[in-house]
Amino acid sequence: MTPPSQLDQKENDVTNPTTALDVDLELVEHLEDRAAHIRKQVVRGAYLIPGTVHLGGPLSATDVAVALYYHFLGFDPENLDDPDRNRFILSKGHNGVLLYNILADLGLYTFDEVFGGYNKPHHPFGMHPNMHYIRGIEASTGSLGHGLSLGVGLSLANRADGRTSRTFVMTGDGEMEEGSNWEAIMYAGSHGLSNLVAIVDFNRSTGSFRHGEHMVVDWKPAFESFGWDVVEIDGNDMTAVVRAFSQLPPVVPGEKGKPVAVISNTVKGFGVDFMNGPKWHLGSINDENLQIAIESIDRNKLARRSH
Ligand SMILES: Cc1ncc(C[n+]2csc(CCOP(=O)(O)OP(=O)(O)O)c2C)c(N)n1
Ligand SMILES: [Mg+2]
Repeated sequence: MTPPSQLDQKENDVTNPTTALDVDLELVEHLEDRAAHIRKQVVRGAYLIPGTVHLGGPLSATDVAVALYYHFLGFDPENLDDPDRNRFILSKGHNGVLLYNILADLGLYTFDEVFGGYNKPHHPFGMHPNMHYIRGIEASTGSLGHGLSLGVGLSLANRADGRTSRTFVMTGDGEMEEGSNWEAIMYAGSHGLSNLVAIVDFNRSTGSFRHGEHMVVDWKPAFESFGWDVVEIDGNDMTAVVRAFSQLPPVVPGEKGKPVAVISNTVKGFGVDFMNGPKWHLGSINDENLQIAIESIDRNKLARRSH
């Protein structure tokens, strides 16, 4: 598989992901396997937890998060304080179980540690990730609308220090209703933060609209008007995800450029057919639907792969 550093050097147009770049199929299949595993762990965790847990959002965002953690971040559990590391901020912090399962799979702690006392008082793994309690979490999130501003600060600092690392921030589409995001977007474009990548998990499901209705915003011209480059992808298609991140232009030390927005079109609850749509924003898993969910995840992985 091609290491991320080499991929980063390719000179491609990030805004036009259909051009040229051949993706590494071995890498794509490896990431698809990890994504299916993580989706299953999210569902298994929900089975163990008494009460409800966020499911739809973690499942829509799994492919992008997996591509980053298992490849593009160059994430190293042995070197979490490396000042040159790339960082990921899950701004839609209510999807913390997605991060917990990825970090557990990468060896930072065990599945049982996460779900043994999940969301109970004094347990480190709460509904929202806390950077002070959990190794590997870059920012405490959960109150929507703060991740992009944190990402702006990190990106500014990295540029001032001459580093070439990137900050990736994932928001929800509902989260984009928070005005603070648009202040951060305006600032990042105006200050040429080429080391900042925003990913909008556009699963067309928010807290404040009925199913099928969502904010009237055309993401591409909206971000472009603030000086960003924009790429729109099917965020549940690992080939498209890999192609988009592979085409990010290199970060040149100290130089300004355009920040990049990845509009990730996804399906809420992706992978588990009966969870598709807004109904499973929060849910619980019982004996009956656990097995149906696991089989659905396997079936969907194979269906996507045969495309
Ligand atoms: C500042 C703030 N307001 C409200 C909430 C409550 N809340 C939690 S999730 C959610 C909906 C988020 O929708 P979206 O960002 O699209 O997330 P996803 O669909 O990916 O789960 C809301 C309003 C919150 N966490 N923070
Ligand atoms: Mg949403």
